[in-house]
Amino acid sequence: MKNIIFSLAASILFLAACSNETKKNETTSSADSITAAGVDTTPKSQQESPINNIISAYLQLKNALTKDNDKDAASSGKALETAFADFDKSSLTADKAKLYDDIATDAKEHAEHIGANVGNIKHQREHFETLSQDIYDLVKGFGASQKLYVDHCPMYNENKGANWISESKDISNPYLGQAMPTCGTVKEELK
Ligand SMILES: [Cu+2]
Repeated sequence: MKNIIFSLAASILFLAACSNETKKNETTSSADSITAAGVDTTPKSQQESPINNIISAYLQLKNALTKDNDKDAASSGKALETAFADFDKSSLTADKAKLYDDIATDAKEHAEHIGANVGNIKHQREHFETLSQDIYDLVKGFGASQKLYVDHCPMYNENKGANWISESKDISNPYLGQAMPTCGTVKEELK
């Protein structure tokens, strides 16, 4: 019985720590959006796809994870959260706007957790896995202005495997990082 109470207390503590992280993140978000806005240097004329800013923040995040860099992953996660928040839906049809909202609601939360988890790259990667599925759905729904690849790592999460989206045909694994940088295969090309 003592054990049960102890583990209950431990998980409450853990949850409390997690929500503190979130609040801390919210209070600093106005400063972060300046950085995030500065990150995108694509000229307006090249922004053919409405989701370009989202894609480029996601790819930055992916590249930080390939280098095992939790700090850069967190700042890219915050930039991604901002890109989702700043997305302009005004020119979308009702169907597309709903599709966007469905995906963005989930993806923003993953981006926020990645931003709040410096020092815990394992947890950042857990959120990155589901986030990658959201990005896939977005690219399917809205298209991208560059060629993208869906890559698959068979070993992640005790061989359950996981996918990610990449701008390069060469494999650079964001789940296993520098431990196994070239593990994985290209599954699909997105245009
Ligand atoms: Cu989390």
